[in-house]
Amino acid sequence: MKHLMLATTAVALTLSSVLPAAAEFNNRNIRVSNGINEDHPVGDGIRAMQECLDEKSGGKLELTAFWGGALGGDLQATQALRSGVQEAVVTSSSPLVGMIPALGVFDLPFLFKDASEADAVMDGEFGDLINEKLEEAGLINLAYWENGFRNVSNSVRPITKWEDLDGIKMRVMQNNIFLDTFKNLGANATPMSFGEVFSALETHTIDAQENPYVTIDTSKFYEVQDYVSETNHAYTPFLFLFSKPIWDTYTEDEQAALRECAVVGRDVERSVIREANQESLAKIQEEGIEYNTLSDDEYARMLEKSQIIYDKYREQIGGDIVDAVQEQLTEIRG
Ligand code: TK8
Repeated sequence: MKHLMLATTAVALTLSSVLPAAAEFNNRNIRVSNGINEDHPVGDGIRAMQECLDEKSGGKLELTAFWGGALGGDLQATQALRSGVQEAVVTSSSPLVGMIPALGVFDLPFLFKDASEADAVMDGEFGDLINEKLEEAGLINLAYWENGFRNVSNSVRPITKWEDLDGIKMRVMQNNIFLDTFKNLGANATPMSFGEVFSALETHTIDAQENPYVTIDTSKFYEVQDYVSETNHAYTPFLFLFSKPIWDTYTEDEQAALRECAVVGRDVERSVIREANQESLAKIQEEGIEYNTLSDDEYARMLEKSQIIYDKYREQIGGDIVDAVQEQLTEIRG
């Protein structure tokens, strides 16, 4: 009997040192709020993320996505995360600059030349640095998803040079850097939350807005706009934010699965949106939008005219942050 007990204990000890502890997953309903609509590539990303979570958690971690601002605007949803009453939001960085000034770095006009530069910066050390600032504000950024390069649409005239923006009533996202960038280019800029844009365009409270083609398509802005001009003036990322107060109550396994699956979703979303970009441009033209690009000279003029924004906002964003992104870009550009 004694021998048997010893043998059993020995087997148990061996087993416990060999087998990993059972993964710890609880049933979690994760509400994810979105300003954009479900047919935006973020929808594909969320479905891919859910498949990954199903596999890792045996169906216990469940995302419930809300679309078209159904849970409130980006700012409101983000506040709900910080106070621990909502789990997650996919939001542009720009409306959050008032809470986390460092995010203003992504609003600096003409900062990135192409998506591969943006990916390298976000997915590298610089992205981590910004993630630390977010965490200090009560927000866990699971990954940088793509919103895309932003272009101007309006109902007045094609923008072929910055002077064409003169007097145009333009909606910008809620931060001073965007506001000043467009005021400096002559527009009559006004900050507004995303959810108000369609009806403000429809009623001509504003003439113009700026967003990637995929958003102009999926949020149906083409119905209330006549021109789209390829300005590529900013690449503002989507952040997949999680509430830190709620995060802190999750097990390590749950946290790890969420981080890994947000990256799986990111990769799907980025590849879908990069294909959809040209399709959306073609579609909005078919719907009657007149499209133009900027000449290289004009692009250079706009960039030059916008340098003042870099000087004016360096302090607010943080000199170390602006230097860090510029150093990384110099490195990438070789
Ligand atoms: C969606 C927004 C939007 C953004 C904007 O919630 O506000 O213009 O580009 O896509 O985050």
